Amino acid sequence: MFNLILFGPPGSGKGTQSEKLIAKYNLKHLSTGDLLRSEIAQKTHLGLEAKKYMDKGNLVPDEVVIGMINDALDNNRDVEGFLFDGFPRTALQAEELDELLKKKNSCIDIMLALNVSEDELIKRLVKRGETSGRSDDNNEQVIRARIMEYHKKTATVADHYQKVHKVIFVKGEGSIDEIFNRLSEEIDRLKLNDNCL
Ligand code: B4P
Repeated sequence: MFNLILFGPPGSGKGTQSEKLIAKYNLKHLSTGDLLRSEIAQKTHLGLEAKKYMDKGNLVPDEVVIGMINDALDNNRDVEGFLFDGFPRTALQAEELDELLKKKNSCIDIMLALNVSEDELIKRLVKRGETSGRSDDNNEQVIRARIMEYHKKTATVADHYQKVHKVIFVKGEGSIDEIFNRLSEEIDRLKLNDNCL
């Protein structure tokens, strides 16, 4: 199994690059943002609760997203690996993910962290807000709240994996293909080793 976390602030290109990486490396894409938006679209109880947090630019409570990831891992037993996009987003989520993977004799092989300036993040999200229909994209104040939430609660997740030397920072500015090639180079270097030993 090869498990990858694609990490970075809101708007850093995680969703965009994930689509290309899962196709190239045959990984199962697990995006907590997409899972939550699907719950909202189906108007489930979980979705309606999550929406209250997402509309303000806040993180959804840990137990909700950890439960969703647990179910997704159980429902995808025969895959070659997972690409985690937007998860883990807090230190607790990272610890829980490590435990869930350990029970399956697996681990996170690598975290690829996209570096993008704050001006560029805001520019991209405001632009997406013009067409996405996402309620958390069409208000600059909410976008700024999401970036603040990232600095307050999420940036520390990189420290968790840095302690075990599993983080590689990648420049997340430039064309989509340039960034994809940078990410692919790092994965190709790594896939040769068993990183869970
Ligand atoms: P997400 O769905 O993860 O949304 P996001 O952080 O805004 O990142 P996203 O993946 O959408 O943006 P991307 O960088 O791909 O989360 C939404 C909300 O759900 C969170 O705020 C939170 O409330 C909740 N949530 C999700 N996971 C959670 C968790 N684990 N715990 C608690 N709460 C959770 O792309 C942005 C834009 O940039 C795109 O329009 C793209 O076209 C553009 N772009 C990409 N690459 C570009 C490039 N190279 N140049 C120019 N533009 C580019």
